[in-house]
Amino acid sequence: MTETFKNFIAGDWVAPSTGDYFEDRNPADWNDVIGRFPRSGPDDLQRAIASAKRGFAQWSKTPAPIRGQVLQRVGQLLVERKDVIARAMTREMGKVLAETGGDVQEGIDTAFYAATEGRRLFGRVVPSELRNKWAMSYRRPIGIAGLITPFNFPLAIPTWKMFPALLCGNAVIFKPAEDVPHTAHLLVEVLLEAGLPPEVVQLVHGQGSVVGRALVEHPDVPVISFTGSTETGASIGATCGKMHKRLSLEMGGKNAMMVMEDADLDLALDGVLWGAFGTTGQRCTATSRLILHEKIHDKFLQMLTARAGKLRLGPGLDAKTEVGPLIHEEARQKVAEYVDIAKKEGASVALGGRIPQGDKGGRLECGWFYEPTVLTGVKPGMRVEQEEIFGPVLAVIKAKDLTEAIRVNNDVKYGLSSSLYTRDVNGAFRAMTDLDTGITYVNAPTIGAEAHLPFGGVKQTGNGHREGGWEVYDFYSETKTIYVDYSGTLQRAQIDTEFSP
Ligand code: UN1
Repeated sequence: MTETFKNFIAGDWVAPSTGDYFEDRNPADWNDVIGRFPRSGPDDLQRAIASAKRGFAQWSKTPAPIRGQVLQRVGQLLVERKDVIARAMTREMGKVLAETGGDVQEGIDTAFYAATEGRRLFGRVVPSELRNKWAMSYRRPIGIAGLITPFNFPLAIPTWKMFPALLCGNAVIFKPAEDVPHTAHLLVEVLLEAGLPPEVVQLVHGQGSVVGRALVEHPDVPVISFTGSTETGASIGATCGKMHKRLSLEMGGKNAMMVMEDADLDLALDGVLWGAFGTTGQRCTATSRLILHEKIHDKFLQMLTARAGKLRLGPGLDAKTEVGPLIHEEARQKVAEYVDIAKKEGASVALGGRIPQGDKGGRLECGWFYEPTVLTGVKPGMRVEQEEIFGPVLAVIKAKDLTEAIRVNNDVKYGLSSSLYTRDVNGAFRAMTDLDTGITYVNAPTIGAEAHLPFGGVKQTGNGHREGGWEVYDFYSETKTIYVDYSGTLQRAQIDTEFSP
């Protein structure tokens, strides 16, 4: 019997008002149904918002160090459940167990960071220009934050948004991606067990075009955080702009690794295999372009195809697997279409470029698998060089020197992550300055951001906000400025100051 899951609204696990459900299936075996989840409607969201308002009234008045203690407990529970959640996540999302363990760990790190922030959440006290007067700022909670999250980091990305939002004293409404509702369910269970007042979190499952849209359009939700496609982000941005909402967007990437002639090629090889084919290329930070110095181009390509050809494809729960399936049929279709486009544009398929063959009745038969693919002869400006594919496809481009590599890196509409392999310290610093991305790695691949540093991109990847680290706390709180004049007289700023040069 397939288990039927519920929303968490107004302090209770409840069935959707629509009576409608969708199925959550294992991408490595589409016959494996994980459960049925609510396909909610606007009424469910309406109830969630009414309840979140009550949650906010209570939580925003709870001292921040106490809010931090709840998040401390959340982190501890995640530590205890790390393996159980990782297994459930691999079953519904597909990536290998080491990676889903890492995903949970990122949530743990985010929880413990948030817990300590409860005893900081710094404001400032600065001198006033007038005597007997204090001037200062502090952070206030904002209200209800609507969180719309993607499938590729089913736990980590929700925690990047939720934990800082909660620490700052907001209530949250969580709309997880339809592909990973079970991990979302497990996360909300942890929050409740940790002692979060129940009306402070609401979990509303369903479609982005219904629940996500209603959340973005609702006037009582002043804060929206979205991770997903640039197209959806643009339409959310238009609505939030009109409604004067605070919005954080994390969207596409077309991240490049640059390997110079003086690089440690073995190190770069390990890096590109992990950056391009880890998570089956389904990270916003995935290495989807490899820019090779012309002097090492042929040699490195040979090393790359030899190793990438040996990567073991399979279900993520299998300990021997290195690359899991794609998330669903459309994702695989999209990858296949881009490989066709690449061929038409004159690139060559040096490796992969197809659905695994000859596996009738085998372990790849019923999953959305696609072979790790290397495209060579890719020229700047080709569609596979410019557009996000979100799959195990690496486009290889030749460059004559670092200057050209930086230019090629920068000549895309996205700007999330970049990576340079070199032993030349001068070149490395030049690249750190000139690469137009929110994150740059030197001698490490484009993936692997740590939870306590700011994360985000420039150009069409983002809208200027950062997740992670200390900066995200600015996004989830409102700065209030306070002046206290204890002089007993009217002191006019700029006019009654004692000294005017
Ligand atoms: C994403 O790709 O959507 O830096 C997030 C990384 C991970 C997070 C990626 N820590 O690759």
